[in-house]
Amino acid sequence: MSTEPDAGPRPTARATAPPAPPGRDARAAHAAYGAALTETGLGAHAVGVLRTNDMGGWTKAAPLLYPHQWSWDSAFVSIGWAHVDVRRAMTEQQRLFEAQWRNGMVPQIVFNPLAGPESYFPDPARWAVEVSPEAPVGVAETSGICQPPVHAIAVARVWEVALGTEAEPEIRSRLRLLFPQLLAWHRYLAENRDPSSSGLVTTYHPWEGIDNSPRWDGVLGRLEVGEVPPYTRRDVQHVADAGQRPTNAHYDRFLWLLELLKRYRYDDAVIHERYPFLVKDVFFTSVLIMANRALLEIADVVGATQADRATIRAWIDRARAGIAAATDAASGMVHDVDLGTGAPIEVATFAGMSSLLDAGAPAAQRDRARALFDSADFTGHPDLRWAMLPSTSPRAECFDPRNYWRGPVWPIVNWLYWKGLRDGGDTARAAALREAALDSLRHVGFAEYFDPMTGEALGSAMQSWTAAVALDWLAS
Ligand code: 9WN
Repeated sequence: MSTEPDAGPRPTARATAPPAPPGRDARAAHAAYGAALTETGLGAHAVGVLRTNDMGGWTKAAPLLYPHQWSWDSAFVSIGWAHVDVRRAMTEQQRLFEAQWRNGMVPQIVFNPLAGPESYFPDPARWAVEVSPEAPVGVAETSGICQPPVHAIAVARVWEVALGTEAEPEIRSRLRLLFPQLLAWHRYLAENRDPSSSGLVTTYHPWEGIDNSPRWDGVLGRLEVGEVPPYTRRDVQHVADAGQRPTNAHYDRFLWLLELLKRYRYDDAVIHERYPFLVKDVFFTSVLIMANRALLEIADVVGATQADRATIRAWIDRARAGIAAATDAASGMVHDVDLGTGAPIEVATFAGMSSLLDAGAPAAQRDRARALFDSADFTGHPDLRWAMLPSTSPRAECFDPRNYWRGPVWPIVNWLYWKGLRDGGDTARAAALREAALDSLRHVGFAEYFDPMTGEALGSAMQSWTAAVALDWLAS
């Protein structure tokens, strides 16, 4: 695919690579990785996971469950690669951005041309993004939605690692190439995904990051599901227990939304007018604030114009105002807004503390978010195995400790909060979170997510982004 500078030396050492990827017997595989971890050490094992999933210039999100390049996974993966090979880390992002849409959108999935249509569902044929004039032509096939913009955050981290090394000049020139693409991506989010300039990004689909979060239950519950062409779920063939994945009812809704997006030719204006799943997403928006702060750092490195910097600063200010407006005065929690009803979505998930992702948010707002973060609703819950942020509050009625985004801990989410705390000067809290996270990873391994109470590994084993954040925590 790429004609950009190469990924650097191909990995040769396999000594630290974990056993073959798990199939159905994921529980045994998780246990095997746990044992391997103890023997080889966390860092060596994490590198082994990245190398196992490395496709030469891009990285599979997981060996079997996710055999393609996922957008925000790949950003975290670059952060991991940065500690192994900074050139390879940049290549990961440059490859992803080759599939950027003409309107600036970075697609959720860039499909692996070598994986057959049966490797993952929905496949390119189901997305049929060629109905959109904005879809890229002549490069890899993609899906038609996007995911949280972790990319500039990742690239800024790659730069930080490259600084003062012999790779610095090369990384700087590659950043010059990537900067306009990052800017176009953020512009897409600030404009196409926020036509009313509310400061908050509109999400179109649960697959835009936090798939079956209870945050979406109300909107999904109201959907009238029309005719969905028959399909076979592939995901449940790769996890030990389907109870760790979204339900079939959720899948029907996800697929119906896909049909509508396709019908509207993935046109943001039409979608904002007619489509039934429109949510102002406070987590997505707060990641964008963090990413715009990182983009300002990159702007310095590449000598961007004052006009570009002013645009980025204006996006940050607008998003900050949007988050402030979405903060509940009584609880201090930040709530998504369901555009279908205009009502806030008052579910207690990690998204409620999104102000912590913005190191420059007003102090009073961060103080309230910090109090929630520490409370028994979240990291202070007495039954947690580690003081880490679960995806949904253990005290919420909808909490399910083993089901995907409805309770389990996701290490990458904790990485984002760790960074937000650290950048905001909350060093003690950040250090405690890092310690807890590293300890959890030593016990759990590089699972996709885990049970917050028992620490049982769940979902896919050998999940690339989990290994990547382990490497960054070890290096930090
Ligand atoms: C759909 C790859 C992705 C993550 C998402 C996570 C999960 C996919 C799925 O896996 O979603 O995108 O099939 O469940 O929810 O955040 O990017 O790791």
